[in-house]
Amino acid sequence: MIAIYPGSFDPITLGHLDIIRRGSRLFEKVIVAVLRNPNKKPLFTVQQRLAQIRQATENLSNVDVDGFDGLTVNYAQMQKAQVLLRGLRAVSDFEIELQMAHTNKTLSTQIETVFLATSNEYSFLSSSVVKEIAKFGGSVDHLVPPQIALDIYQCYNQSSQ
Ligand code: COD
Repeated sequence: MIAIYPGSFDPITLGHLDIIRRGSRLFEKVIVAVLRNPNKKPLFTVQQRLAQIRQATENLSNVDVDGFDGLTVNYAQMQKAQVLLRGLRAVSDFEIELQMAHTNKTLSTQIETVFLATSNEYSFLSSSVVKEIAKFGGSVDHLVPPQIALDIYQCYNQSSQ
């Protein structure tokens, strides 16, 4: 069975990577799919995020990384995937995720959303938290892979000069 793990991943965190690692043990293939969203102003371009995620998942042989436009279910159908993989941290996630899963079900009855509960140590972690800490000069070394931490520091150093 093929699963799509769709998201913004701006940037990918150890919490996302935990879901990818665990998903890769459950499914034949996991495609990490980065949404090209023209309405958002991201920290990293889609090309940068794809490169970061490829590097961070290079040890997982059944994980692919790709960008997509438009509806996630259309992309999933194009990839012949049966599952949308999502992570759940808290009740606040659950409300949004449930609405998304129901919406996607109305768009395609063939595709199921599967949720993995966050690992305890990452339950507080989000891309926004990482950006907030780095923006104010804090360390994110314990929250993202080493190369991505360097990319983040470089972004904020440049923007403060
Ligand atoms: N532990 C576990 N899971 C986590 C953690 C963590 N620490 N951090 C994040 N996650 C999970 C999130 O809950 C989510 O499931 C996933 O990882 C990705 O998170 P993000 O924040 O990078 O990505 P999102 O949630 O912004 O992605 C939203 C989509 C791009 C999937 C959505 O907007 C979408 O499908 N857009 C395409 C248009 C569409 O199809 N719309 C109809 C559906 S509403």
